[in-house]
Amino acid sequence: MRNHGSPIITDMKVIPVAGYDSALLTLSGCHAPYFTRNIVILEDETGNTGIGEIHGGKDITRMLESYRPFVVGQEIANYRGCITAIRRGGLSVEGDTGEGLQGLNLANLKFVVQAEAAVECAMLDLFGKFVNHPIAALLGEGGVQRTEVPFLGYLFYIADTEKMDLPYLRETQWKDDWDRVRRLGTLTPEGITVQAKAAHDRYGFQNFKLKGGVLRGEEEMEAIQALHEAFPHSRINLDPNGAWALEEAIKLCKGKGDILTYIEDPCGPEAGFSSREIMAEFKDATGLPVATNMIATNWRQFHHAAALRAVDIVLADPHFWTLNGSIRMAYVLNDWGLTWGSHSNNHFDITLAAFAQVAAAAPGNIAPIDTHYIWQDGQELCDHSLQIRDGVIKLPDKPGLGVDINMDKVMKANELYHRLPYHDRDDSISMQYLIKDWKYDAKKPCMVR
Ligand code: GKR
Ligand code: MG
Repeated sequence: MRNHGSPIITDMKVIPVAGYDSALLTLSGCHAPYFTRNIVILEDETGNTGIGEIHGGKDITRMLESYRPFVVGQEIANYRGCITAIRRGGLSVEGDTGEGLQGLNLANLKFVVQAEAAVECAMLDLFGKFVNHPIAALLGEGGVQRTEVPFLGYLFYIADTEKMDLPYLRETQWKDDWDRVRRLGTLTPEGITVQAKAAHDRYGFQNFKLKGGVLRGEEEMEAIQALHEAFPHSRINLDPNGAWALEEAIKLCKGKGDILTYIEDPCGPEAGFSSREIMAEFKDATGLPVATNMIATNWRQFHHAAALRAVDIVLADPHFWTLNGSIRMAYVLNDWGLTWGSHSNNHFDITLAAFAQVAAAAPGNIAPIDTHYIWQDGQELCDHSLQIRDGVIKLPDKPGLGVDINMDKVMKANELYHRLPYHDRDDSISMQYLIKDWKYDAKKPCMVR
């Protein structure tokens, strides 16, 4: 007999997992053949399971492990109290200089990621099951704001893996053209357009984002032109992750509002000015709407970005902000006439469901959501994974997160993780197969050396 209001959490598992990736190119280098994540699985006394997923890496695993005493034994209705206890008593990794992601230094990701978001998600999954509502209904001031969440087609330049003696997937059977092109070396505007068409045919995307910071800015703008010609009615965004100098960015983008709906992090810090100041100057000079996941990754940074009017669209990734924090941002942005969206990194279907739930609770006219999932599609960890069709995910008619963990698949992904020689992301390793002794430079597209 329970003498309390909601079920007690009886178990918390932290399971590091790995999956396969394509040789995707970014300013940081080239994605490795594998990516890693951490999965949190909670069980309550009724036997229900709640799940959450967050970035990979040993430090994040250790942080999550340290949260167990603040979670096990707690009521699921006390999810906010658990998050507060974790923030006060949980492990945080040392060495944070506060630089954040304004230079896209991947070593700083672990400081920007709020690992407790995985616990929050798993607790909300359990709580949603208890009260029989989807997570979206439990978030923010107004709960569910939409039942169809728009996602964008996230396009990447891809390295030719034939040149690399690395275990990238090289499938020979394809369900459709997307399965073929997502492993294919792609460095041209034509190749990017083929990729967009294949993604459109499989998922119905209406909108696209091209990850830049790979080739010279002019070449990337040619790809944007080609995408616009192929999809004249789409919203198209380019994200060079701050690689361009202010003057160059203005030259590349001024007057391009007809082909580029908005631009994401065109510039970074420069000449003693922070990226917030530089992006404000970029916006003044071009009039183009600007999105970011680099210059506003916490409330203090956002305060300065907003005061300088440096940004129009904040991509408030729930893994950087927590689910409740991201929705708090969505309400602020909507009230201030700005736009909410979400950034992503490689992820499994648990994150896809979490992003869909959060975006369903975000008020106003949101930007189509980023997802890397199309690069991982086929590697599900859950049964009844959410599907992107016609460019949207329909909010599932189920309580909690809306997907069911499949432990066989999780344990296979965990075995893969333990077979890997490394567990932390380092995009320079694969990159050095393409350019000898390649080193990251925040101001140079990765193929320009
Ligand atoms: O996954 O390679 C990638 C992305 O470039 C990622 O690292 C960025 O954080 O997707 C991200 C972005 O939008 O800047
Ligand atoms: Mg970005």
